[in-house]
Amino acid sequence: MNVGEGSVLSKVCRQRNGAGHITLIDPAKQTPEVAAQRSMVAVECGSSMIFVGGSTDTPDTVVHATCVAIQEALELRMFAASQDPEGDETLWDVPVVLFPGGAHALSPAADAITFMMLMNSTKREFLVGEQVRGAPYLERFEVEALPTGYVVCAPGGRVGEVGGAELLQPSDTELARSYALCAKMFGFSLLYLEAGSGASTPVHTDLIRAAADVEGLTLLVGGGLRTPEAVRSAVEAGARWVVTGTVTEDAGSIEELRGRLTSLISACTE
Ligand code: 1GP
Repeated sequence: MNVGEGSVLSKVCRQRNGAGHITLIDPAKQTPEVAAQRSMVAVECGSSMIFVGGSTDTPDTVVHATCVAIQEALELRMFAASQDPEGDETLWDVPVVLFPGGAHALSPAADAITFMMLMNSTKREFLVGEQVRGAPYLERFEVEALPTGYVVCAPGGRVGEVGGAELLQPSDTELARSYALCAKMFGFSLLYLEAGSGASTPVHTDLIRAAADVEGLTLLVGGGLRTPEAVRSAVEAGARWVVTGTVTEDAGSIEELRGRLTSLISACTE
């Protein structure tokens, strides 16, 4: 929604009980209409942010169409709630945030962007190159940048391969803490530990715990989180936001999606 300057970051960093849930929508894997429909179900189930992105080669026209469709659906729901004496408009005040694979996947229809450094990449383009290309567009679009350290952990999946990441292994706890310290010293607000979309195992809880030991960062964890148990473990280890994508995209029906998300999202606050 059209939230004011700086307000998405304050929402992301706000203290809460347990963790918040973010639904990742990959525009390469669904039409804008389906993306909007799935996003509305996710918000009804308690998801409080929508990430748009994921794949590395999606053109910005597709990303933009998806952001517009989701924003329009949220506005309609918000209007309907405002007309209903028992409706809750605030439920639909959900930021749509770009989660880009590069400088091509941007849209002025988003409220904010995870402005990321892939900290354990061996490639300059993912450390600072894409960011330098994208920054002038973001300035023009007036999309709020959320300064984010992004660290890919084993198994890493496609983002680990494309991003040339030196994957963090479960025993690399000192290194995880060092990345967190480094992110804090760079002035990042967010640290995102990623196992890769569709990962066979999520980020190891020892790595989450080690990164969470550094105060002053808001910790996001995603990749391979498919069960309430896995979500609960990530939250107990220190995740403040849990990101899921595949569970939404491979649900066979809206009802199945609703069931899956309800149980995952309740595990965020148990
Ligand atoms: C990808 O971590 C996210 O960046 C989501 O992963 O698709 O496995 O839920 P999944």
